[in-house]
Amino acid sequence: MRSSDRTSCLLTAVIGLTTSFPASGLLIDSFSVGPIELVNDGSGNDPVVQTGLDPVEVLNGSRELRNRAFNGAGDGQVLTVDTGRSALVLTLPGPSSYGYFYTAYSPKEGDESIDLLIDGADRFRVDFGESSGVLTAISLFETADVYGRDIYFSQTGFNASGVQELLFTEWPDIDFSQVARLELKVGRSQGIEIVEFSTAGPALPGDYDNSGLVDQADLDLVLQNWGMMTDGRTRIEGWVADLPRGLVEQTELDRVLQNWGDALAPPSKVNAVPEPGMGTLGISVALLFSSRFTARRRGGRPPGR
Ligand SMILES: [Ca+2]
Repeated sequence: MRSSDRTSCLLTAVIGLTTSFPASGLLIDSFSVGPIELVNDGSGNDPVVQTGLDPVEVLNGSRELRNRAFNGAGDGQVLTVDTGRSALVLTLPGPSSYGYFYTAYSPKEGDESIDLLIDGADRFRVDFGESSGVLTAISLFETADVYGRDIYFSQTGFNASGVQELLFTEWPDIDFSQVARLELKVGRSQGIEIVEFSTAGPALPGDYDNSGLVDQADLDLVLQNWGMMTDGRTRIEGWVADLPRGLVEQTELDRVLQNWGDALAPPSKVNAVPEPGMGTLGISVALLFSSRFTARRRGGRPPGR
């Protein structure tokens, strides 16, 4: 093979690599740093701001928390960032009370806004673990002193569990490159656990369980739900992302088989990772390329996930 052919082959490979590793978004909070426990004494707690946290785990190293309750009740309601479990947890004293809280994120000191389009993100992603029975919204502020616009995961009867997503297109008037404040709000909750809050890029075609990898689990979902009708929003058991419209049939099977082994890169931690030099980048691409081929051959998960 001539050297120019080799170069062109490599370029094609690199382009192919780029398109099959879609953007993976930005980690907003892993709830793994800044342990805190806010006990509501019934008067409605003031917001508490934590600063100087590890910016790898919390957007811009700072979060604000407020533990509230309906009608001034809430005595004994506890909001905890449990770093041992890497979770934000609300517990209530009894079945008759309903808890409300938010956690908020602000621009870096000296900046006026947050760029949420970083790393090609087009949606929010919240991992609710095994929680259920809450009203959960994300609120975006165009300026810090004007009340935010809430979008709910669902208006009523939302049973939040597992990974749930809200597309940025739900807020058609917001400029996602300039957000002044961002809140994750929970209302009418009788106890909840939130494991991770991030942005994310478009789902991988065929990654129906939203695991970040197209593999046997996705094939199983297609086969187990073969012939079922969906309206594009209905949640068939276990299907989280990219649920197709219509019948589950050959088209869905093809998307799994044609994209078999494709994987998302892990969530970006852009605050802490310096831009690699060209030399480092070349080596990384070569390593990724070889590990991708290994993973494809074995039908397994590429290293680093
Ligand atoms: Ca999958």
